[in-house]
Amino acid sequence: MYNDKKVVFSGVQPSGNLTIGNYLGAIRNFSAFSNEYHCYYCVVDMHAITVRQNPAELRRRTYETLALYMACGLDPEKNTLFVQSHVPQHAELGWVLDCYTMFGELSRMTQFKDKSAKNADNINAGLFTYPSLMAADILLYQTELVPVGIDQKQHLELARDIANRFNQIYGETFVVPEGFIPKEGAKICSLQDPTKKMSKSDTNENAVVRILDSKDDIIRKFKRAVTDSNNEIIFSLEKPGISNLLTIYSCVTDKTIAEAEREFAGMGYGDFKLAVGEAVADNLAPVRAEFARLMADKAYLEATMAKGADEAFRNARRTMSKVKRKIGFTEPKH
Ligand code: ATP
Ligand code: LTN
Repeated sequence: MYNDKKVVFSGVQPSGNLTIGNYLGAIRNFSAFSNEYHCYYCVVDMHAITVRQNPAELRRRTYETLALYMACGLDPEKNTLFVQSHVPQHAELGWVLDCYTMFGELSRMTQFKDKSAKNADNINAGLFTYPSLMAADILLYQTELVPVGIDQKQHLELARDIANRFNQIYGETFVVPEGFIPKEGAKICSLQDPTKKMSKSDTNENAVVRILDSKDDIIRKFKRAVTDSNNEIIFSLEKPGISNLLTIYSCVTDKTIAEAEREFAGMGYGDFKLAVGEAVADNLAPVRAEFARLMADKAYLEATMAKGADEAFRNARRTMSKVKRKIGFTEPKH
């Protein structure tokens, strides 16, 4: 909106070591937009504190998530890579949008219900209003497209509802964003319970494959993956374990599910799981190497963060002053 390119925005929380779910469902798809769109990829640290974080770990993971963005192919010269708390308009618009988001809407969010169940001793107000902060992240940049995994679909629909509601009251203010959910990889499941999403905060390490796991760890985890009864390697609703492994294999090799099924026809589960593990480890090896190189250069990471914050700030400020004008806030004349 503010230059001739349309905008893409997405965010990842620095709330744990990133998984192949984060990679295949989200980050891996980000670089495809870099030429055509102005892309903002944000490390959403303000979202991460809705669950209690250790300060030193949060700080380290914020750097790591930024380095992983770059290791996954995002060039800071072609994308705005930044940290959410460096741009105060996120909190500012978040508050405003809280006042245009209904209690009933927030109560229906499944992520809130899941996370409240997991953190029964810390059901804080931020966890509840998380989706209106997420709407602020997106609407602040006049975003057209939001690449995310399927678990974020409900939040995205709420962001659209909030944008439409605001536009109806005050006239065109926000672009109404669309989600971009990949055909393959939008929901990578736990290796130990393939009916559940793989989550970076899972406490069972065998259930999650991290982008930065060593080759040996990756293969060991795949070897232990839960499979299904009978030994046919086919994609089917009755076989969530095998289907999840086929999906992962198909994503990392760029083969179709049908091609993968043909390749593994007649093979035993043990050899199949080993082959998937090896394909994943090989696919991630360059990311791991580049990550290590970037983490060794803290000055470069800091310069990237500062540049991203400046770029984001300039555009965020324009939307924010428009919003303030529309709702009737005054501005001090210095
Ligand atoms: P947490 O476990 O702390 O809730 P998370 O693993 O869900 O975190 P987020 O930072 O909330 O990770 O998500 C970052 C992006 O990764 C989002 O676009 C989300 O949709 C996507 N994503 C997360 N998990 C998966 C998964 N298992 N499969 C596909 N996409 C995923
Ligand atoms: N809610 C997302 C992370 C997130 C996000 C965003 C994603 C925060 N703000 C804006 C896309 C756009 C999550 O929990 N995965």
